[in-house]
Amino acid sequence: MSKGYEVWEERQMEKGIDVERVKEKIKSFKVETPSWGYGDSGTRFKVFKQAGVPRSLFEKLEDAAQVHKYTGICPSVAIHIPWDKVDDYGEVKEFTESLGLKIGAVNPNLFQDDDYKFGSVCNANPEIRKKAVNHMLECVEIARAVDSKILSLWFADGTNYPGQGDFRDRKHWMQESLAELDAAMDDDMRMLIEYKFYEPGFYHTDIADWGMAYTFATKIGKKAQVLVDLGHHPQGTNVEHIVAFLLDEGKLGGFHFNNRKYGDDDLIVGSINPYELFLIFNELVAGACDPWTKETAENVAYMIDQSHNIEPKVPAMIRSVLNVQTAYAKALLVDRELLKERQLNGDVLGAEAVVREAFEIDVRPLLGKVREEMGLAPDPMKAYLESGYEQKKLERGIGGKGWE
Ligand code: PSV
Ligand code: MN
Ligand code: MN
Repeated sequence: MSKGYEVWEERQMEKGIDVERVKEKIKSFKVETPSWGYGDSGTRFKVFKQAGVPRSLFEKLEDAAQVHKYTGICPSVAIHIPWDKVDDYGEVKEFTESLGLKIGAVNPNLFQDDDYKFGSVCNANPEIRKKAVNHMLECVEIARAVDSKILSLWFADGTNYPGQGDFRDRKHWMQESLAELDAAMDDDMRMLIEYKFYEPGFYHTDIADWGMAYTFATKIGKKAQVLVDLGHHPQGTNVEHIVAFLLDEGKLGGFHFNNRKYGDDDLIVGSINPYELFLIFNELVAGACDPWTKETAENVAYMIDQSHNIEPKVPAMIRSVLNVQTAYAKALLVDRELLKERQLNGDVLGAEAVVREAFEIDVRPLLGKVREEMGLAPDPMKAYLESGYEQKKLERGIGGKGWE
């Protein structure tokens, strides 16, 4: 490994890449995993129960700790309430810290209560809107108790048929609810507003795209930003362009990484379209190099949001994390000066080559070396699979905690 790395390093240095700086960046890069990615999930056709799935939030955290142990870059875990509801969040905080982790984003769940059949914060019934707002306020309290600074908001609100709801009334209700939440949040907390163009509403969704999320976030002010979930766009959308645009406006707050072939498929990150993932990181790295966008870029919350329906969950999470890290490492190898020069000279093919060639670099020797320097095994997946945890986990039996 180390001989392979030396050759690799020499080649990059010849090109003028500051390899030490790249290694430092990779070491400080973190990605959050979701508690729900460790539990049972499925499609609308079937939830396949897996043996060994966590029976409680505490066991989900134990699984998340394994992902962190072998990758070294996943020190925080997002929670979803009420999926992860407990009586004592102080205990959760303590337990999380004892595992060397932290609770990350708190996600209110505004889509699985019967009352939300016709919407939550956009429901025509003011009592249901109030209930939804109260649930978000409860999540602010939970965030305080676990020392989290992020509320991650996704609303399933939408309609199935023309005429079912009044778009503008619903827009006002959304705005009012977000304003109530904003007033209850501490100054150092952020709300990340996620958009999705359809599902479960098949005619309209109240926050359908980044422009609507951006509009709400702008009206709310400094505590609100936009969250980009890679599975929430129509086919063909240029997601990296959206990323660059939001970054430049100081409104890019976070990501839900996953991959898709068709709809909101929630597959392993980078499994279908690794080039798109790389191009997104190319914009993020470029943004971090620019003094205008540096601060926003450095505070972007990188989170995974996927569901593992047929694959073993911990290895699937490790695979996603490694794919994210690989895309980031490749983006750090783009020769930005040369790219700028070629862009300014109208060198279309030359500019495209700078970007593509970074994607084509094999970064495995680099990542192996970084892991060695971090005291980790060079191949985290292999190390995890050999650790015996997958077998030990089976003692939990079948019928763990899932979606409901
Ligand atoms: C909705 O599709 C979503 O992306 C939201 O982020 C939810 O919180 C999450 O999925 C639930 O899996
Ligand atoms: Mn999401
Ligand atoms: Mn989704």
